[in-house]
Amino acid sequence: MTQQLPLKYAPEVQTAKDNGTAIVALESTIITHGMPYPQNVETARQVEQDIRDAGATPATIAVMDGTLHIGLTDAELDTLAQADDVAKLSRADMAACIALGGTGATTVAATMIAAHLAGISVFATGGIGGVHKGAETSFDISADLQELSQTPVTVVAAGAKAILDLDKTYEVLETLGVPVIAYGQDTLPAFWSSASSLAAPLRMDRAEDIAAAHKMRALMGLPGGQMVANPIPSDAEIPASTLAPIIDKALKEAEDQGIAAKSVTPFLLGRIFELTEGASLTANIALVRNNARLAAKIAQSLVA
Ligand code: PSU
Repeated sequence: MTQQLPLKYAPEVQTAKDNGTAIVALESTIITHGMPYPQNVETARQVEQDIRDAGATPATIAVMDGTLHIGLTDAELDTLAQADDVAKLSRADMAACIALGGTGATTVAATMIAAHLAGISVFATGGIGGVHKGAETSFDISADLQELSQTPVTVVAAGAKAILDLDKTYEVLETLGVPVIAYGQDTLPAFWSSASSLAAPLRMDRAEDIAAAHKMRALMGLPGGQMVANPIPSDAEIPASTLAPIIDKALKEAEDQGIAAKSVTPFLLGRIFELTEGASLTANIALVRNNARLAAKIAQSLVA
């Protein structure tokens, strides 16, 4: 008997697929490891609604009890948001989790893989993973970067997270041949802040142009996706100068406590939340919603 991939579409995603209408994938690690409860589930629901309001269908992706879900019900979202033993899945461990009947949240890399399997070309998140500070000794580089170079999904993020070494992150993306497109400005955004000192390799001002570039890569047979760096709205940003000492403090604590590998990003996000008294979370929510709205426009252009 041939084995089938246990993949389940939520009803609204199945309908959108049948009708050929726009779908935007969403990840679940931001829910389980990126934000505290209950703001995590409230944000997940709000972001899904933002996508619907913008005329597309949201598909939040996660592995639950060995099934790859493309779209979650409200009850499933809630279960995931409250669970504290959920794996953080990337390319390396996603298949094992499904095969063994496990439950796991998908990172950017794993969500791209799942979206592609489901025929979804656009995905919105907060910030991609990248080259961690001190990577020259730790070798800690997120699998998200490699994934962008091999899986044809356009990822809308507010840049790489500012806890990372941004210069090295964008150097690696360039080496891997990943198009990095700043939306509507000449510099790359820095997650909680709208601008950085880094010039954007590409700039586009219209969702249609981002969709056209996505289609052109497919026509040329180029593997990999696109990274769209969408600046956080200016009324929601935290100045980089305010955050810099806080990020440094959190990084020092991570080092002192021997936090490593998959735990680094969740630890840093958690500490920055505490040290900014919640301001980092408010900004994070605003930027994800902004990314979801742009992703919905790109997805609509792709099916037009
Ligand atoms: N965006 C957010 N918060 C997050 C993430 C993205 O606003 O927590 C998650 C994504 O799932 C991304 C992961 O893939 O952080 C990066 O983890 P790492 O640095 O361990 O690769």
